[in-house]
Amino acid sequence: MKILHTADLHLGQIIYQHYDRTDEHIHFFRQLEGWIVEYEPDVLVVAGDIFDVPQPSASCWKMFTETFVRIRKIRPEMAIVIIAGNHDSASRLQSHSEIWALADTYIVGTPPPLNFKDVTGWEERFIVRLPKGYIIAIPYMSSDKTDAIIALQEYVARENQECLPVVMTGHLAVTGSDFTGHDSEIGMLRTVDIERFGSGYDYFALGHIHRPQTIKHQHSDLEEDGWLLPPVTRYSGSALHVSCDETFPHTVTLVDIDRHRSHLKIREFRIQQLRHFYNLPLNIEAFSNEKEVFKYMGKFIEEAESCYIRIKMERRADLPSDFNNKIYDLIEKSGKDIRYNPKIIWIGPEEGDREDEPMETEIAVEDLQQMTDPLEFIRLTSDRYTSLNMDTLTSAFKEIEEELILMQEEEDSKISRTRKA
Ligand SMILES: [Mn+2]
Repeated sequence: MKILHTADLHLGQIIYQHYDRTDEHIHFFRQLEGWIVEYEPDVLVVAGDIFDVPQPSASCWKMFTETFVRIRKIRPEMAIVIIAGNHDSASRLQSHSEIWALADTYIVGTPPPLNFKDVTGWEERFIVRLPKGYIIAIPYMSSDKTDAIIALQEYVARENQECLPVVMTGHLAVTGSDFTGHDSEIGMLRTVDIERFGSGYDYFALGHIHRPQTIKHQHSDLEEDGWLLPPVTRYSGSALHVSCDETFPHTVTLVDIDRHRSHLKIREFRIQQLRHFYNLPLNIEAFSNEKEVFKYMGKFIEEAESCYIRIKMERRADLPSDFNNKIYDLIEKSGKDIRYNPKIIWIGPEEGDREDEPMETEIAVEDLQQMTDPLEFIRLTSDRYTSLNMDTLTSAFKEIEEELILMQEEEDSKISRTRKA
């Protein structure tokens, strides 16, 4: 069975407060469709975070529908499995699942019930049977339900007399993953040890961490002539760079599994980005003053194609308060498609960084403007509140957030009911 594995599409993302990324997503899907035509996978797995926000716009939904209908048409023999990530609204995605199932596209939004042991037949919602193998599809879960996942594997094992490949897909953070690019969220990411997911699967197609990587298992992963021994767990990586810290290459993974508990082979396809990301200056480590920036920028903009840019400054440099506006003006005047991230990278030792002096965290205005997570602010200033327990606080916030999303969804359904009435 051949599985094409991608994740973290984040359709509808608006980056750096300004910029729509639709054309970048179209560029990604064109490449994905090319790999589908060339390598003829049996199933396409999308491991969560389909949308960037729980309530995507109508045009965003339109893009989702048009894209996956087109993919169906170019390879009707291929099934599609899609799970909800933490950015998606589980119930919204789930509400579309029945109609999509008619097109051999299986969307799993809502997670297994807490009391799954008392619910007969609950497994059926999370198992996709394909002619060549099984997919166990587990959407993002805010609490630990590894026992439900093990139960699903056992369910499949009882049925799988033919020893067909067993693939799992999930949206979560595995302990020991490389979180580069998620640095600001690290306190937020609850990680689970990979050994807790059992070993009844051959390949675990993961989403959530944006850097492509294969996770080390304790007892397996032994390589023989490019073939791996299952179980193998892997993040395909996100479709686009979702934050400016994701300077690594992004990929899509093709997995070829012979049969259950046999060998498997992995290939990575590098995604070409429509807009490259540059941290400027390219020739030296950082700019030392404003004049230098504008001299460099004038030339860079003149020669540049469509791209994203961010500026590196020496920490001791003094910048005027309207610095970012001047950069925006410069770009606008050029008429070029250059997208500016106003969060400056400060290089060099922190001033007053001496041990005998307690350091006050300073937060730049542009950092504050970009902050969407109250916890990030608390974390940055936590040295001022020594009695705070970040773990307790994080889980409390998480609970509130989930409660708010639920309330919002209930509110929305009320509104739509009223409209109908
Ligand atoms: Mn995610």
